[in-house]
Amino acid sequence: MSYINLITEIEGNIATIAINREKALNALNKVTLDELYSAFSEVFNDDRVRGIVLTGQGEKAFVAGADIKEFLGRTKEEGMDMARAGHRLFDFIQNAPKPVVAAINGFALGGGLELALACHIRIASTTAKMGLPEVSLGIIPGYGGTQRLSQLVGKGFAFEMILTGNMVEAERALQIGLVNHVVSGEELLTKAKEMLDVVASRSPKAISAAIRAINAVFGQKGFEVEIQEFGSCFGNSEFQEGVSAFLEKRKPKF
Ligand code: DAK
Repeated sequence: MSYINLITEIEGNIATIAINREKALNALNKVTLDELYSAFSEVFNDDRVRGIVLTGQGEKAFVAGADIKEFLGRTKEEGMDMARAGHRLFDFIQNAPKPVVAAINGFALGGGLELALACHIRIASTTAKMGLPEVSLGIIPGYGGTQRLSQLVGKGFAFEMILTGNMVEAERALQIGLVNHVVSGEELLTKAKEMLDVVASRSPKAISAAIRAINAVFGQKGFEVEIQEFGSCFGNSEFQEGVSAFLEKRKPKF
């Protein structure tokens, strides 16, 4: 299948999915989210594929977040609907029958970092910057970030990253366990594929079983709380101010 906003490729038994909206720093608009769901379905059902690399096209961004330009005018109900649709994709990746490695080649912000968090393993390039800046826009991470970041780095670092909205550089991300490895930009895809080559040599049924078992460590209730809280941020005046400030390229006044 061919896509508007994705480039996909299968080499040996590894598939690569690259988000291809370079001018918008690969921001996730609705079309891209839908296409990602289709592309992941395709590779999960393809018997040739034993592992997937997810990355962003270009050198600047993995994904700079959800597409802020699609935000304005949304109501609480629409916010909750969007949240459920996003959760469907992110849960699909997390619960995949095959390993998914995020190759973080630049900015991974907001929904972009949440996408990387839904993957099983993260490898970053030395220039990557990661953060959940949603509170600057008057919202909270709404694609599972409050849950998955806390699970990965612990509550202390999750509180710091989410409440300040500040970005962390690749080396810091490595120290706190946000990413598994940091390599140069040139080595990034090779490193991701080498890791998946090792996994691909193991029993596919055992790999799927391991993914299911590891995911079972974490409960589901927090995701529902996140959806409710995200919905309640949508449509209020602080959210309008946060989004308008971004679009007008100024600092928000809360
Ligand atoms: N959305 C749309 N366009 C974006 C974008 C984004 N997230 N990020 C960047 N762009 C666009 C810029 O508007 C600019 O477009 P033009 O002005 O050229 O038309 C182009 O990409 C290049 O960006 P900059 O000119 O800003 O590039 P700089 O190098 O100066 O800065 C930057 C790079 C990454 C620091 C900056 O672009 C930036 O701060 N971007 C926004 C980052 C951000 O706040 N991301 C988080 C968004 S909030 C939901 C669940 C979750 C979410 C949403 C809904 N539901 C449950 C419903 C997720 C929310 C988020 O992700």
